[in-house]
Amino acid sequence: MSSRRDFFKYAGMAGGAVAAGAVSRVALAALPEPVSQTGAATMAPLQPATGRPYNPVVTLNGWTLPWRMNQGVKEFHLVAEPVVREMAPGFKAHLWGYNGQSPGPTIEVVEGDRVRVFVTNRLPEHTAVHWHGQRLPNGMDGVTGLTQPAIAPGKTFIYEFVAHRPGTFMYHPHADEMVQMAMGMMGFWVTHPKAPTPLIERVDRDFCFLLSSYDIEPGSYTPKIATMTDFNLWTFNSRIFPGIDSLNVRRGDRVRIRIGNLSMTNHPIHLHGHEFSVTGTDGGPVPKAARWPEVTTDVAVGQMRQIEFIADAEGDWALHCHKSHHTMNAMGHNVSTLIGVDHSGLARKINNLIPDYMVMGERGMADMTEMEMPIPDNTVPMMTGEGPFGSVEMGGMFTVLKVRAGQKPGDYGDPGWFKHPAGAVAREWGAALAEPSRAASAGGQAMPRRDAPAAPAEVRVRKPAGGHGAH
Ligand SMILES: [Cu+2]
Repeated sequence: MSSRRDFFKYAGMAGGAVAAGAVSRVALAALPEPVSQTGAATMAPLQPATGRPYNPVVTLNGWTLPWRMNQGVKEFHLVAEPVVREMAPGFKAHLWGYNGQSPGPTIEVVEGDRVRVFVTNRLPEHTAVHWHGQRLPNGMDGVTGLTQPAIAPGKTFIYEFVAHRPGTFMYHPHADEMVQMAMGMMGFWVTHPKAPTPLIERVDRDFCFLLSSYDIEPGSYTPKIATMTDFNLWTFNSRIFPGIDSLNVRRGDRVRIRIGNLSMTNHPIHLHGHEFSVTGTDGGPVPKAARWPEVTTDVAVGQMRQIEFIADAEGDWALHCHKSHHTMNAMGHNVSTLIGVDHSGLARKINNLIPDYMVMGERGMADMTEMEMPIPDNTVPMMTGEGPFGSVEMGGMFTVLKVRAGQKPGDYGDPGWFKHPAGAVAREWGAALAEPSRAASAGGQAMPRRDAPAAPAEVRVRKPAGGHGAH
């Protein structure tokens, strides 16, 4: 950091409070000192100490950027730079981001605020920042070559505009976009309403995260930036399950979750146990007559979706992308399907040639969560996460909404696993099974077969013998 002057004090990121009262006139002529973050913990909401009041958001495994008020203008300082992002415990990625992390910090402002963002480029190549979804003067739109010259390495640019429209937005580079977004350059932007409006309800909890994807080979650190579709890491805010924090709420809370997609494909985001409405998009609040109940909403590339629900059902409810490949971590895509194939003799033969060779998936891939398989350094297992009943067998875009009667207002701490009422957990059937009755007809009454049925083609399937663990 080039400027170490003491004009921009902040009282520790954990509290997130900004002591902006002590800013001198001389200091105001200078840049606000950049605030940086090294960890991937979810920071408590940053309560606004200056400027218009608002109800802050919680950025999943992220944080909100402090600001200073300078003669009525809200000033932020973003630093584009290489960062190390812990994607899950035991796995660090070398990315590009803002202010020490990828994604960058969330920027929160209030409708009508005049906002000035200083952007310092500490990348090895030029960049620019596009304020996705905002109404602003064309020259502030951040498209290199089209609306501004690129920000060269070492240079600082100023963006300034009024946040006209309340809503959910993003920021990302519009310079060497494929590389810079594949490297993790993106951030969230929330413009809060300045006055109550019927279309933007007050909520008790307001979470946000971005969807992004990376292709990092097991054992390496840097994403392959040319990958277009076959990514191996699918992330909420550049974190993968089990590294994604749970969303902890109080029973009865009105909960809002804002999701933006800066990956290369769409993500149907699915919530268990509740119905929600999409209350807003990048274009603004959805009129009430246009809302309908959902349990899954597709967030297409470059879109934002803002969902809301009353968290009235206690429990540990999965919240995840419904593309099952997106709830897997690295190594998931080049595995042969061997379900039902008896290859027990084959493994021994191959082992004679390749001692480390491992046969997998004779009964499905769940075995892999239990396998003591050696994996390269700096890699997380493909499907993992210990729950109260065993492995969750998930990875990637998966986390848990924890709804508890006893969660205090404003408490975002993890309440631990849900304690189920007696008799309310799926359990094994203990008695004998009746023989199944099988339908005798071949084609159904509407379209009966004209000819005699052919001899059925037989598929030989190895059925599991005995209990789990027999191999
Ligand atoms: Cu997905």
